[in-house]
Amino acid sequence: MYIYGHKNPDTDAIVSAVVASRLYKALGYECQALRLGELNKETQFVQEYFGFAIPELKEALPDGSQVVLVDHNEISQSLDNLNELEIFAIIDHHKFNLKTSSPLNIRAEIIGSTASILYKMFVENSIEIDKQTAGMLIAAIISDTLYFRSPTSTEQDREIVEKLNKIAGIADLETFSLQMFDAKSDLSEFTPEQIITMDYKPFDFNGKKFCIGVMETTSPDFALNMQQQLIEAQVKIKSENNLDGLLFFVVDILHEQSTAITCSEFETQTVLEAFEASQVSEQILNVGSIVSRKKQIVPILEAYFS
Ligand SMILES: [Mn+2]
Repeated sequence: MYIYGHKNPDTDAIVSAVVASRLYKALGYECQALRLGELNKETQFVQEYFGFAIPELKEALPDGSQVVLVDHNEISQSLDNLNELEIFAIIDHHKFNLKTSSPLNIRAEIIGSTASILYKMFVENSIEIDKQTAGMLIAAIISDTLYFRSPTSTEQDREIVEKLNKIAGIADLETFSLQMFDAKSDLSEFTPEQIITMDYKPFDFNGKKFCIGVMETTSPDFALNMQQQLIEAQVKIKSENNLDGLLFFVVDILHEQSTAITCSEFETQTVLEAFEASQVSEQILNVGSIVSRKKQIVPILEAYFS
């Protein structure tokens, strides 16, 4: 079995693939964690901090291979031949948009991270969680919930982190979370196009082909200072991929507010109307206290375009 998180992997996608492979191995399965893209800076920090082996990059599997999907369920975020693969299980906390040709195991919950679900699966199966695994799960929960700032965060996520830290023994979780977010915010070595597509997912809004990039950062000024390059990169990506719309949000983690940098009049109007945003300048829009693509940005756009 090959275990995959989504394309443009974040910390939850990478950690959940690794930890799910530990879970399934403990349950007697032969399996391997793989990945569909490069580690972001935050995940690199987490990987070095805990010293786990990075899953191998393998962007294609032969038809008929058996896979487990963690932290995603849509083909657009997965292997290109997903419809020709045998999905053994999906463990996820996103909305579902899925049609399969055979039965499968699905574990989905309304919870802050896939890592939180994996914690429960270890407990339910009476499998011991080692110190490294506990730390990795904590990092993934902190990442997805923005250390409990995101509206996707639940009371369960807090309780799980508390229980896991009895094993992991991270002295100061607040400081650890800031180290993670600062690592993620260091984008100095990336091109504007890489910054737009680093945390980037495709969506269909009433037949309109959209992509939404999100930059969660403790230094929003970094993006605002290069707004012209970020706009040009968006225009290029939008046209190369024949998108109807491309949106890019800079999420200020510490102040819990977001700014959209829009690439054309269409996106500007969309953000102004859908989010009742206020215009800072022609292509810089303040969308207020929105931080979650999953729970805020996407549902708002779905409602708007419907
Ligand atoms: Mn996740």
